Amino acid sequence: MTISMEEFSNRYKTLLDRSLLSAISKLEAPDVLKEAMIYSLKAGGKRIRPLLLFSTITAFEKDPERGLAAAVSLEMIHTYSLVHDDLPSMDDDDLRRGKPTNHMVFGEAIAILAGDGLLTHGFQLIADDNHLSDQIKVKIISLLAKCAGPEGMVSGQILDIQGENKKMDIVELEYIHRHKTGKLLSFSVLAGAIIAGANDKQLALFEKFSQHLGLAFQISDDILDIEGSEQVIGKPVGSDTGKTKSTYPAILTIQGAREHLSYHIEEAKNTLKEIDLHTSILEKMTDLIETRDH
Ligand code: GRG
Repeated sequence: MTISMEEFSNRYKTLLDRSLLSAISKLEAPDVLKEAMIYSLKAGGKRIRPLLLFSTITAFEKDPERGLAAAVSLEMIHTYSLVHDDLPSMDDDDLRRGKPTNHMVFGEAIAILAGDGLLTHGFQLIADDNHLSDQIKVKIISLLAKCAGPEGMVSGQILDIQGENKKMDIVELEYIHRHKTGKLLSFSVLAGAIIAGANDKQLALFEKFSQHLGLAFQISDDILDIEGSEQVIGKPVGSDTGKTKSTYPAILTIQGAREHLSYHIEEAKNTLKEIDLHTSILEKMTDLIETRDH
């Protein structure tokens, strides 16, 4: 029996949301910290990373629930990155997903600590999971630290901040996005593959797939930013800082960015064909990244 993409995503989003809330409510920690963590976890994220993780396990015809702890951890770490990204010392944003950002509601100190809590607890959840072998847990924890830490997302964030108001070429921009957005998206796919027992050849192909998907995701984000705000030069940083960031449309034009997006979507789908597993849900997710409107 095949399951539709909609059914799949509803089923696993519900499971994930329940598990996220239960993980936080079990913590022995001050109420305000738990409230701040829950506020951003419940603020309406698309859950694309956990869904990629679950879909990759499905490609091996294994039970996606084996990846639940890793998926919860991943969403916590993604959420921490957004809470910190919005801080006055970073992008200084008042709103995210149409709601006041964490520091606007709880103040800067609590927002920093809520982010720290989400990051740290994310790792503990995988370590404490008793559905996975110790060997797999160590592999995933190490990969997650590499993808989220100084060799991954943190590097991308630093270069992104240093690049504000500077003219960049496509190579520099791509390097930033391969790290800032791409590494955690790659982790989503690779963690699913590792949990499902992928061999080295399959892992290499899933990595290639995820890299194309990550760039496609970022390009579509840049295109949506322009279509939503009519601004064409770069991406404005913060509510009223006067700073801008380089974007794909700013460097390639909107038409060039769309072509670049289609190229990465095609390459991602060709790689899925090469993987030759049950990848229909991953294929649909790839198509959704090209056509998404939020
Ligand atoms: C603070 C170390 C540190 C890193 C922050 C990912 C990131 C790094 C900042 C986010 C900046 C941003 C808006 C990037 C564009 C693409 C992107 C990652 C968007 C947010 O991810 P979605 O669309 O978010 O999956 P939702 O809201 O659906 O959870």
